[in-house]
Amino acid sequence: MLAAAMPVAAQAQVTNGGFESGLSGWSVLGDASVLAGGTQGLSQLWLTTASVDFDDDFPLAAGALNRSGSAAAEVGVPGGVEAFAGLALGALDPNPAEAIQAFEGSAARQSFTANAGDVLTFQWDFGTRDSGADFAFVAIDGVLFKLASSPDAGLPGTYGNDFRTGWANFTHTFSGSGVHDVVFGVVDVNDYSVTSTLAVDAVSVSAVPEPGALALLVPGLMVLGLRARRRRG
Ligand SMILES: [Ca+2]
Ligand SMILES: [Ca+2]
Repeated sequence: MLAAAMPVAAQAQVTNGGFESGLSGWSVLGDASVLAGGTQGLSQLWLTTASVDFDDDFPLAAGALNRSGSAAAEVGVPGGVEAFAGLALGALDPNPAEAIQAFEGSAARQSFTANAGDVLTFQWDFGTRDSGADFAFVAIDGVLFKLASSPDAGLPGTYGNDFRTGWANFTHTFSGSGVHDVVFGVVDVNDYSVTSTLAVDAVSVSAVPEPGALALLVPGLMVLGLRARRRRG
């Protein structure tokens, strides 16, 4: 019964959280790719609001900032970005009462098992050419967290952006055990034009020992302590 006596760390697996294996382990919608850079290893996730066939960034050519060849997906329609992100239709509209709506965007999703108390962390960097209200988000188990919007980006941009926020850290503690869904996304607001981007890297979950494992661990440590004392004596 050795296995039962050992403290067992909670299983909390995120696959390819550093995007060093391309998009392996991730489901994507719209323009999702992996580009050089990031905060961990050599590459990062790169989501954009760029179409392929339209002049989103005129006078740049149509699709100039699209990195994957797949156009950004519609927001606010059945089967669009909100459905992909596990959000209610309209959830990505910043202010529907004043007709301030999200138009199109891209997202990447992964589901994994984690326990209550486990901590999700990742790094993100929002970039934009837009001075409007485009924004980046993470949706965790159907709950929307806005990361940044265009006015937050004040550093010189990369990969065709005018501005970026710079890398920031996000943490979230899971309140329940089981399968969790994490979805990163970026959307155009007010129109389809002027591309914004979300870079993500270093997605991981830090497991905490389950209470049951701690209960097993404490008597084990007491036994070890007794043995050490006897040896010393
Ligand atoms: Ca990486
Ligand atoms: Ca667009």
